[in-house]
Formats: sequence, C-alpha cells, structure tokens
Amino acid sequence: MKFSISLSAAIVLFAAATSLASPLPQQQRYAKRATSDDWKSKAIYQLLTDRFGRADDSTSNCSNLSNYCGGTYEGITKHLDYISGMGFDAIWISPIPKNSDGGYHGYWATDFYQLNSNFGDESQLKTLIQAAHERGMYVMLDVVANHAGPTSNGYSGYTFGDASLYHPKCTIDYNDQTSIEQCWVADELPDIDTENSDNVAILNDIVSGWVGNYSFDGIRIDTVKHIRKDFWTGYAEAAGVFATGEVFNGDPAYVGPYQKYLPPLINYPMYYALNDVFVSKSKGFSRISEMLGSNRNAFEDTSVLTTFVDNHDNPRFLNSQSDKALFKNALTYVLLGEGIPIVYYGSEQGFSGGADPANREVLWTANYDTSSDLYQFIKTVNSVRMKSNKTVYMDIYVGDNAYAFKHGDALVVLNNYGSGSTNQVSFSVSGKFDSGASLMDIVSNITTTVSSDGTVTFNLKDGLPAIFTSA
Ligand SMILES: [Ca+2]
Repeated sequence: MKFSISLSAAIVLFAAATSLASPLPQQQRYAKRATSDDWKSKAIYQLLTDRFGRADDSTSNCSNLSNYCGGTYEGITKHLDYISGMGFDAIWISPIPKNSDGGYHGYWATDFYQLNSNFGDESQLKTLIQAAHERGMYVMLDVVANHAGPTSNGYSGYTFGDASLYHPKCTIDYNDQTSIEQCWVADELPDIDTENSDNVAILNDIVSGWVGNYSFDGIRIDTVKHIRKDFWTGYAEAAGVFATGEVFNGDPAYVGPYQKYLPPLINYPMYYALNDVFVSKSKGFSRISEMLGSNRNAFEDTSVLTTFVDNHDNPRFLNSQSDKALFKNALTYVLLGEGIPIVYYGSEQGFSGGADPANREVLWTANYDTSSDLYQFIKTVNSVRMKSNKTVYMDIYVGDNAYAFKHGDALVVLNNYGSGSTNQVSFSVSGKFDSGASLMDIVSNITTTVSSDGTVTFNLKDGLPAIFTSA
C-alpha cells in the first residue's frame, strides 16, 4: 500500500511539472488530435533519432552501431526539408525517455518522466515538432509500455522502481500467449506488471503526458503482443491520437484480433507477402492478392493498417535482394497500395544493412544527397500520392510476374521480373479506365491507349514499375 500511495503522488507531481514547465499556446493545447482518418492521407518516414542527423553536421562514420552515434532532435530539424522534399508529410522518431546505458534506439527506458539527454533537451524536441508542424508534417512518437531497460543491479532511478512492479523473470514460450505477455522479451527486458492497476494508470499517464506536452500527432507502439489485448484500449484512449501498434507476426489470424483494441496496426502479414514476391521471388503476385483477402477477413478495417517493406528490426530489402528495380516495385506497393505507407530512412540512399544493428546505419555519411536515384524515384511516386484522389482499388490484374491496381486516377503496374529485361504485359482495365484513354507512365515516360475492348498493352522497361497517369 505504501508503494501505491507514492506512485499516485508521482502521477500528480508529473502532471503538475509538465503543466507548469511547459504552458502551451491556447490553440495548441486545444488543437484537434490527429485521428486515423487524418493519417490516411499521410506518408510516413521512419527514422532513428540517433542515426538520422547530427547537430554539428559532421559526416564522420559511427565506429560502433551498438551504441550512440550522435544523432539529435536538432539534427532532424536541420534536415526536415530533405524528408519533405521526397514527399513525406509525417515522421516517426525514436522513443524519448531516459534509457539504460547503450539504449541508442530508445527502447530501454529507465525513468519514463525524463528525456534521453543524448538526443537533446525538451526545448530542442519542441522546436523539432514545431518546425515539422510548420511544414504540415505530423510527428509520430515511438512508445514502449511493455518493458523497461535492462538492469544488472536493481531498479534505482527507474519509474517502476521495485522488482515487485515487474512480472517475475521467465523465458518466453512463443507457443503460449500468457508466456508471451508475462515473460521477459529477449530474457533481459524487465516486463512491467500490466496486471497491476497502479502500473496501468502510470503507463497511461505517461503516454498522455508525452502527447499533450509535446503535441505529438500519433504514436507507434512497440511490442504490442507482449501485453494482454484489453490493456490497449485504455492506453490508446490516454494517448488520444492515431496509434499504430506493432504485433510482430505474419499471420492475419493472429494480428487481426488486436484491431478491436487498437485499430491502426502495422501490417506485418503483408510485409512477409511482399518479401515472398519481391525479395525471394518465391511466389507470384497471387500471394499479395491472397494476403489482401486474408487481411480483409481478419481485420475490421484494412485501410488504417500501416504498410512497410523495411524497418529497424529486419535486414534491409537491399541486403537480401540487391536488384534496385525489385526494391522500386516494393516501394511503389508501399507508397501507393492500400494502407498508410511507412518508408525506413536510408532506403532513399540504397542502404543495405543486414540484421540489427547493421540495418541502423548513420544517414549523414550519404550527405543527404537529394539527387540519388532512389530519392528521386520516391519523390516521383509520392507526387502521385499527394494528388487529391486517394481512392485505391487493388487487384485490377494479378499475374505471376505482374500486378496492377488503381490509386486515385493512376494505373499502377508492378512486376518482379527484375532489372535487365523488358516484358510486354496486357490486361483489362475495363470499368476503371475508359476505352480510348491515353495514359503516360511517369517512371519510364512511355504512353499507351486503352483499347476499344478495355485492355492496355505495353512494355515494362528494365523491370521497373509503371505508373500511368492521364497523358
Ligand atoms: Ca509483458
């Protein structure tokens, strides 16, 4: 009991501290919180705060990717134009609280009420968010509720400062959901006892404080499958903004049920389908079509799922498959297909790091080159997304090696033939495009006309996707 009283006091102190230290302008304090509908038109650029930009603009490489490399909020603020120049209008930044030693990624919180000083101070974080908002960009905060950072000598300095506030240490049996929820991730991350209602209240208060104090527009939630599902309803309500949750699993039947508690989820099932089609090329495009169908059965609303082909937890696409034509096809699916796109920083510079931490390169060695082939490609694809009509019709054509869908007024045609080959494709677009319509592909600058029977026939050049807009 003594403990719960001190925790309640901590909540009051935190609330008082945040409201006193940071009075928000009236319009900001009462600004409309961004919802899933608001985020549906956004394209998200995921970055790691420690790896994206340095405040002093030095470009020396990082000697040890397993520790801090020097990226800061100030570094991100300096290079927001680099991000918006590609057509992204939202960023996802790393978790902000103070971490255990070596927590450059932010996922090892100790004191959730203090900031990680390696990334900058409160004023610099607010400057970043204000600068993003001035450009019409949303800012998404990565958050963790499941665990604290590793410790070798107790919980002094931790928000959850006593071993009794954690589940007893045990190794996760991934065939047992209770074990997934109550044992320790990686055998080393203290698993917060989210069966304890005082702990739940504190976690809810923490996320509410972050969003309110800094005016974040959304959150990305780490390790969602490691806490009981009904925890997430209150947590998402406390955040009060768009909240895309990571349920790291490729089975729609496993991920789908979380949507009742947390509507926008990261589309891990489609990640694996995209890998089969574009990375290993072990499957034809029916794999994507079937996954779209499986997802529609498993989720209540697939339009709010966030789509990606690269992130910080998996080897980069170009590590496993070096053909950039295939990568461009996968990126086009992410940016223009159903769902809210997330592109991982460094994709635009052709980064090819393998398993963590090799896939967490520093960006500054690439000198923020806006002329790179992939930067320009992403900019071209995003230009289609930024048009007003964002209605998407998937599965217009599903072939072994080619696939077509409609995004707004554009006909998008993907393939996995790979670079070095040119392939003629022909399929019906009847009911979606008028006979006689003249279409121009903005990737390869070729034109085609919809025939009188509603078919289009054209060459996919050098394995590249085609994006036809009205000529
Ligand atoms: Ca847990």
